Amino acid sequence: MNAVDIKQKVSKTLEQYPAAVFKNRKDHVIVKDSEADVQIITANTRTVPGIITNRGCCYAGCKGVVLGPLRDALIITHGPIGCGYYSWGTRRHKGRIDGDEKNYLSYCLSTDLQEGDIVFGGDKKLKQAITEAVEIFHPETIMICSTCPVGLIGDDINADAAWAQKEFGIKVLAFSCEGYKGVSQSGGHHIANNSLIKHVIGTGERAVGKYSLNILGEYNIGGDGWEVERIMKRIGYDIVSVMTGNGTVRDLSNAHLAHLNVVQCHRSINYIGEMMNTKYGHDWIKVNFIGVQSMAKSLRDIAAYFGDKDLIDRTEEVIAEEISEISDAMEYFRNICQGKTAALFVGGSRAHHYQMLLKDIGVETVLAGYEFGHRDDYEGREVIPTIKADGDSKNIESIEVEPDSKYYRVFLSPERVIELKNTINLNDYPGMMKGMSDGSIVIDDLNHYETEEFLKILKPDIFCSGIKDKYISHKAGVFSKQLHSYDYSGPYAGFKGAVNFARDIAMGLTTPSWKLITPPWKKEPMLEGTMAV
Ligand code: CFM
Ligand code: HCA
Repeated sequence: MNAVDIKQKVSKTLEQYPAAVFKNRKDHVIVKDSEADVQIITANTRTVPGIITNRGCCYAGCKGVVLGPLRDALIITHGPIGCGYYSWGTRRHKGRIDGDEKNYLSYCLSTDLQEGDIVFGGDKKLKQAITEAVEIFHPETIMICSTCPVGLIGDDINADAAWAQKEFGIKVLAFSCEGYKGVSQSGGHHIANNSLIKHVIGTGERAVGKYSLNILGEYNIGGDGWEVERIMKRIGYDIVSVMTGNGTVRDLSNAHLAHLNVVQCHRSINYIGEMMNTKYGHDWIKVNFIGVQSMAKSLRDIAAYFGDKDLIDRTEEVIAEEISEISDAMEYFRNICQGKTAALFVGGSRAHHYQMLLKDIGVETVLAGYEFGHRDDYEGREVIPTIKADGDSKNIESIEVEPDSKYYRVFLSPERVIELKNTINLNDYPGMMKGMSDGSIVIDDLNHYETEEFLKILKPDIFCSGIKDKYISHKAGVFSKQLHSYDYSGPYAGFKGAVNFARDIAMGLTTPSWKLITPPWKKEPMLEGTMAV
């Protein structure tokens, strides 16, 4: 189908909405057209009430995504029990202890607010919960995450945290991440990250190696972070902290001592890169550890940043060894998957990252979107150098950026040239849309109705998404692969991870099960009723 046909079909699908919904949704859907001057997508806005979205809430982003993977922090959910219960162990961020360290990942602590607490206030219960938690677990750090009702009744969790910190002599941090705040889980990432940079990063001191770095935005889903670390350690990097997969408050406290930040998930953490740059002067570079070619490129970019010949040679050696180990398997699975198509709908960065890995096995992405990406995640971001206003700034004649150089050369006048650190090459970001083919659909905050319709239009062989929408794809007879949880598989990152992914996709494509099932509604009526006379 060509781009014009797809555009028409997309319009027809959206025209089924009531006028106000149509007006809203049309700006969230784009059919990629490289001839168009600009393609702007609307993102990071409220979901239309009544639409079944796949998004999560602010609490999910704060407690579930960013803080959840920290093994040595005991998290207390201050709210009704459902919030804690439904976020208990569902994200598959794996953790493993080192020696006799503490690991609270498998616990779910909640104040279990009841009606009486909503009326009379929940502070008393929270203080009691903290006291019990300290008596039972003796943690060094407690994090309190509040959910919707707490914000509405106005419990002062910051005061409770300050009380507990004094009372028990441990670190107690309060996160007002009530679910209703903002438009998606993205607001929760900010709340968590802001507090970590304010209260945790910068408080430790440890000696760091020659090539030290923090990996930001890697959450160790299905063990991804372990696979990345294995390769980085082979090359010789000292990984000071991972934010936050299999992470600890202790490691994070030393993050400011590392030489470089590498950013895997752009959406959830780019601003930590920026804030650490402002506060400590660290550079950050965008990487993608998903896909064989992207992994190799990311390793090369990191080595080039340090610029040391030994490190660059060692990197090439490791890449060559790792690729030679997986090439037969990748070839085998590529032969099975070649020529198939995929639709990807995930949170905020995987719909971009996984396109590279799918390309490695010959699969083209025909639809991709984010639940809560911001415009720069789609459209990319070019960092324009700003030169602080001083007398000289008016006299700038030109700015030259040498490809792959770490510096700008700024010509203030033919005689005066200054060099500035080149943040363009370091942390500009191409965004998802640029790499996609014409006619592919780019969609923000995809909902159930649109999923059903677009599956019919594009007929992809694979639908990669999450638990909330995978059943739509099952019902449509399309193989689904969860890209949030990996359906209990993984790791998918790095070189060996790429083989796991290729194997799982090949298995899904070749299983006969999709053709064996006839859904009951195709054979018999699903609703029974009696006509009123
Ligand atoms: Fe980043 Fe993530 Fe994602 Fe995300 Fe998430 Fe996740 Fe995701 Mo689920 S941090 S944006 S908030 S890569 S939990 S590990 S899989 S939606 S695409
Ligand atoms: C979240 C977490 C989630 C949900 C996954 C899914 C995750 O958004 O709160 O919808 O399948 O990765 O666990 O994104």
